[in-house]
Amino acid sequence: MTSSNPWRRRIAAVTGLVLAATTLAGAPAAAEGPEQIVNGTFDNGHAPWWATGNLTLDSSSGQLCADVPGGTVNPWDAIIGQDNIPLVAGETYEFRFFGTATPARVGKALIQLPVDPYTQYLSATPELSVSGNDYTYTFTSPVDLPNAQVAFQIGGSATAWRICLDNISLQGGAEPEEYVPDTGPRVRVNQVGYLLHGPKNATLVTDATTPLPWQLKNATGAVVARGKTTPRGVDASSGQNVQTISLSYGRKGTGYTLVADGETSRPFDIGTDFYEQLRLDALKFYYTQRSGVAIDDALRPGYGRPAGHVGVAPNLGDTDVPCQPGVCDYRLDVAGGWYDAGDHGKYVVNGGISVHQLMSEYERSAHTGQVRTLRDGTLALPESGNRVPDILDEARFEQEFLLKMQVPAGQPYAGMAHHKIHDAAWTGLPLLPHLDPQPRELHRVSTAATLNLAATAAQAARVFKPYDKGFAARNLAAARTAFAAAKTNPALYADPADGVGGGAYNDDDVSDEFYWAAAELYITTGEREYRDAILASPLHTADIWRDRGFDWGHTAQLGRLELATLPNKLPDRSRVRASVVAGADRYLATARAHPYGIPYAPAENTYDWGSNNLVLNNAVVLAAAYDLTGRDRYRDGVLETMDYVFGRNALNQSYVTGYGEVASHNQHSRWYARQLNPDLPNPPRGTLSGGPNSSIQDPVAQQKLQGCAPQFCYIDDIESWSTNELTINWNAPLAWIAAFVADQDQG
Ligand code: 9MR
Repeated sequence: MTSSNPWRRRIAAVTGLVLAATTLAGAPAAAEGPEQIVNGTFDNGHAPWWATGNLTLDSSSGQLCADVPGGTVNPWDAIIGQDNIPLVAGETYEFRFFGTATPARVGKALIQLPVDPYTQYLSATPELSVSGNDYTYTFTSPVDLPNAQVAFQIGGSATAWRICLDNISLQGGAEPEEYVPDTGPRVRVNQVGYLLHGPKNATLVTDATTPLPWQLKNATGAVVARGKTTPRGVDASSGQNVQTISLSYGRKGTGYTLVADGETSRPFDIGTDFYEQLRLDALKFYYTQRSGVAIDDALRPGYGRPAGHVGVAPNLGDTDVPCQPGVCDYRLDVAGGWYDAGDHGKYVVNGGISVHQLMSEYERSAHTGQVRTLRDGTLALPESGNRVPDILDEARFEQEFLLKMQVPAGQPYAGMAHHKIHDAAWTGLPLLPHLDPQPRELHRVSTAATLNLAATAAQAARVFKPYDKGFAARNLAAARTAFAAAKTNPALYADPADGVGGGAYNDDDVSDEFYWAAAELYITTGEREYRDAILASPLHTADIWRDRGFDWGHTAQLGRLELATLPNKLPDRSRVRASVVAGADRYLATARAHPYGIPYAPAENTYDWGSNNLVLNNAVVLAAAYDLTGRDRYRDGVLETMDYVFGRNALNQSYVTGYGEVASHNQHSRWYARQLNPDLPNPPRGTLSGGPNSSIQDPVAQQKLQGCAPQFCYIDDIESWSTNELTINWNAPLAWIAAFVADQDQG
């Protein structure tokens, strides 16, 4: 926040004079030059600043504040820091910040080597006061270092206190180096592998505009196939001139490479079984997202942790949560469910589509005779062995939470669902769930959340019926009540400004949620009320196949897909089925025109937040068309989509942790935060990154990716929350598609 307080400025001037005398001996006068600190003003959050686990960073006031606990011994027992600050040997830097302490304290401000022996290039001991001062120091760097650390060491106090920092700046040195991603060899392939009888396409980045020879080599380096590339011109999504390669080769093996234009691709396999593992990994992801239960290290080695948000200090817990002031005067037990993403929030609209896609994966498997692949015991869950398919055990864990979010009978808005529950203020990284000290609050009810509950509860009612009649009945009752409550309150929209401490997930068009909920209720009950709601909805016949795909805020597609693929007695069912095939034809045309083979080419050439999930959801439409028609071209479109996800893309990397030679592994998360703390794990194998996002809303992306072509608007950095987060709703289509592809066996 920029200070407009003249009093504060005056103090600053005086303090500056005093401190000039304390700067390092022999340092030249204050340096001019480029700014090396990312986001020192805290006008919009505090990424990429991090803190030790005993601090919760709070930038909601426009300054960076933290309550420092008492009872620590060393200065380094509590730290606020920023990494990756480039220093140039011989350059002089000016380091400034504004700071307060309540009560007053002496802190330590360091610019240092980030690893042992933590050599300090600047060490200052600012005397922080309650009213606050500006501090200025200069120093000359003795080293060239790409990754120095700014660290405020504030531990060592017997009693608790509060620190606030603002306008942190390190000026001088060289212009920060332009970020250029390491994209490796220019031949882009699916780094995991191609199915034996599926399509095998690759993309070559080249200046050449005429066909070039290519060679396929096996693991021993012998050429086993050859051909000519197809020039494709300049690809808008990457800005690259590209050519495509289509292999027709049918021998299983590992360690193949593709050679063209003097470049050798990363290695890949040709085979049958690599999606079987992804089918499981993409679903296993959900167990370690669970809130309210301890994660058993025996089930997920390296990922065990205490239960989060169960009311054990410093957590205030989700077992007895009040509403935001003025919203309600009751409290609810909303413990359980999955954490949404890298934050500790739980949101009904996003939980809704996620649990729906898991149940839909189950229903598809049941209808195609593949349900054994998701049977009891497949996902190493605490519930394994209970004779319920593990995928349903996992779905139930979330569905139980969604039911808890419904307003109880007798209260205002009874039957509606609260939109979300999350921290009162944003927290910093890393922060394990059980260490989150923020108060938790229920936010207002919304029509969208209520209809998500109606849809998923109606689906749960039919899916769980063979396994637990009581749970099925409870869901059906909740679904009916929710749908009726939404009809009574059809336009209670979440506030777009309600984004402090958690995402807003706002949506001011809920006609699509009405359509989806009516579809689920009709498929489950066959009742006239719901059929009439479907037939009366303009969305029932509208062209809903947007180029941008569907997601938590666009759910008409879920309703249409369900009505097309699940048994029901809708009078115009054949038209509904044909409309899904027509949508798939459109996505197929997009994929065929795309030199990276994806069914995603949004208008204006801008990629949305979480583009990978939109790409995959368009592939879900292709997969549904395959199930409806049996035509290979739709299945091939799905397989080509997975080529992109696994490395046939402009960045030459897989977006799924643990899959492919180079893969995302630093997704934004408060507990899989190995990039910030080596004692913590990376995200588990099978975690999808959100992927390229043209709007680059976070400071790391803004610093490094300005002007990016869509496919380049991505960085595998834990603080790039707008390009590299993990979420429950993005892993859901990954899991769905992984199961679909695994069912194709050899392609
Ligand atoms: O996935 C959400 C995306 O569609 C929205 O554009 C964005 C801004 O509202 O929010 C995304 O969701 C984030 C949520 O708000 C908080 N948890 C993490 C989610 C993924 O980044």
